[in-house]
Amino acid sequence: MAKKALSFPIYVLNGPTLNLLGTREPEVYGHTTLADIEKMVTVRARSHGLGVVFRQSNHEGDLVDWIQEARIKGCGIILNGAAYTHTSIAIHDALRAVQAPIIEVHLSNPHAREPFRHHSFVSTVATGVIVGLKHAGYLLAVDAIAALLKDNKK
Ligand code: CA2
Repeated sequence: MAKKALSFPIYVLNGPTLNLLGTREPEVYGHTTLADIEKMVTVRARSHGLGVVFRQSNHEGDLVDWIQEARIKGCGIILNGAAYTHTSIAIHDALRAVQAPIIEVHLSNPHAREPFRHHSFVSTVATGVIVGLKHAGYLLAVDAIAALLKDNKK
C-alpha cells in the first residue's frame, strides 16, 4: 500500500440530521447510531491499516471545508451528504477537486423513495456509490477505498 494511504486517514463525512440516527425512523435508516457506525468503521479501517476522521454536520459549509481538508490530508472520502446530496452544487464542486477515491453512501435506497431523492449531485463525481444496505454500506465503503488504494499501487 502507498505511503500516503498508510499515514493519511479516510475521511468519513456525514450530512444533516444523521446525528439523530437510531432515534427515529429505524424502518428506513436502521437502529444503529452514528456513534456505533463510527466505532465499526474505525475497526474495519484499522484492519486495512488505515485511520479514520469521522465527522457530522448540519451545515453545508462545514462539509465543503472538510472535503477541502480531506483533499490535502486524506487518502479517500466516504460521504453520506444526506439531504445535501440532492441539492448541493457547492459539495459537488468541492468533490470535483479531490483526486483520492470518493465513495458515496446512503443507508436507505434513495432511488426507491420520493422522486426528489432520485438525483444526486455527488454520484457524478464519486468513484462509487453504495445505497440501501444500512450501516453495512459504510463498512463496504471502507473495504472499497482500501482495495482502490491497493490497486493504485500496482
Ligand atoms: O439514506 C440515507 O443515508 C440518506 O442520505 C439519509 C438522508 C436523506 O435525505 C437522503 O435522501 C438519504 C436523511 C438523513 C436523515 O437522518 C435521520 C436520522 C434519524 C431520523 C430521521 C432522519
